[in-house]
Amino acid sequence: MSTSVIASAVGGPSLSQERRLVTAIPGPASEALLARKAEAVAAGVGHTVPIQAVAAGGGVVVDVDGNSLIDLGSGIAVTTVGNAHPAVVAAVQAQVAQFTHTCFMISPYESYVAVAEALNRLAPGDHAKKSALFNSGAEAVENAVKIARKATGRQAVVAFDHAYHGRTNLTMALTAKSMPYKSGFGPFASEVYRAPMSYPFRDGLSGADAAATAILLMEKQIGADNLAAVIIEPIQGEGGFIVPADGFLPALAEWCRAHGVVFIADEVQTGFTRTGAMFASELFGIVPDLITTAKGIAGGLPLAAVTGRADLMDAAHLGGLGGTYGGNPVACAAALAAIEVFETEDLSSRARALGEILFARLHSIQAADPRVGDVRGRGAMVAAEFIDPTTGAPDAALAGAVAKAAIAEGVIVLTCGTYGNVIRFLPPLSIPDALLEEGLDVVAAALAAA
Ligand code: PLZ
Repeated sequence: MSTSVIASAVGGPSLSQERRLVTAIPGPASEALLARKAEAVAAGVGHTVPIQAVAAGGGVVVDVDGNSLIDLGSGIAVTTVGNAHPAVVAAVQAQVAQFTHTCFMISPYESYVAVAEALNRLAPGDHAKKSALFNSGAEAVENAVKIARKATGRQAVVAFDHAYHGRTNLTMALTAKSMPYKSGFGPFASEVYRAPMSYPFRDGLSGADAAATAILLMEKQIGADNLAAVIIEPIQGEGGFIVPADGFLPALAEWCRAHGVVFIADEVQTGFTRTGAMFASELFGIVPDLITTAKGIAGGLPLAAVTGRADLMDAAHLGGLGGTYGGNPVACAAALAAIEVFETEDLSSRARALGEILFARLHSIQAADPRVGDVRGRGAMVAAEFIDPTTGAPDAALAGAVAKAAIAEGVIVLTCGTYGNVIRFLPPLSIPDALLEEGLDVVAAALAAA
């Protein structure tokens, strides 16, 4: 890779790019914080890596005990440009010194408009587009559904098996998995229906056949004339990095267009060069009516957006969309800096290069170990699904054990999947190649030992 990408994104004065363990994980100072967390923070808020983070950048997270962990999770696909990209840091520092907040609905400012312009330019399709900004992915999804309902005058929304769209009430309803996201938190929003997802490793269906099944369900169980929107992650994130079979997404999008149903691509996890394209929709040749974004958009600051067809975006009445903090000026300054980095440092190419390292290594592990049932993803969004080789049943215990062992050895990996049997790799694109390779060595050793 270009060393400038690494050098420019390391963050902090000199964050050494290495895996370094000087204590067990957690070390004593981290343990002290975790004890305070247990006393002070609601038990429902979990953590994957038992450390107290004090610095992060390039491809490492450093803890209070002096351990340096290789980061293959990016804080759940957020720090695509790195945790402390100097361009983001400088933009944030300049903006906080100017003003932290006016509320865009009260006194508008330029950076919000500039982010909207950038998103309208970058989102798939050359039709007229508009955007609105929010705080989180879930909030963007909620607003996309509001816009679709207002624009169509219809109420029903379809989401898919294995979908993840957030933790608010409507987005819990859209999310498929009960534990830990929904269990005990109902009742959920009404007029949400679930359709089968194309999952080539498990359903063995072509994209066309999987789409036909989903479309039949929508026609018979809901009726197109009641359906406001279909929402789908082009590559599912929390659900297990499920890449639909070729043709599935285009067939759904075409059916939606023919029936006046708003097709929403939830690109909260896949967006902003993560999959080797600015948006994953491009990989499948689809042009969504609306896309929701968040995570990678602002280099680690909380920001989210709905972007899409201007006629749909303008359907909501004046004052119908907004929020106190949506499009906060500090987050917008960070987003403008991050977007410039995506484009000028060609991070789509960088994601594809990291993907080559990930796929080469994971395919060779899979060739020697039948417990690795599937390796899938795009760009720097890649996962391995663990199974019982004799039955093909999901092996969540193995995925959990491998992830836990890797973390204990100083490599941050995350699990995912409806069955919890998937380990996902989402390195920051600022990670040096050698560090990614070392991280994969540690995961391979953890698997061999498990
Ligand atoms: N849509 C596709 O991936 C967030 C959430 C993890 P927020 N995914 C990580 C967790 O356990 O909370 C996500 C996503 C997709 C929507 C969201 C929601 O984004 O910014 O977390 O609200």
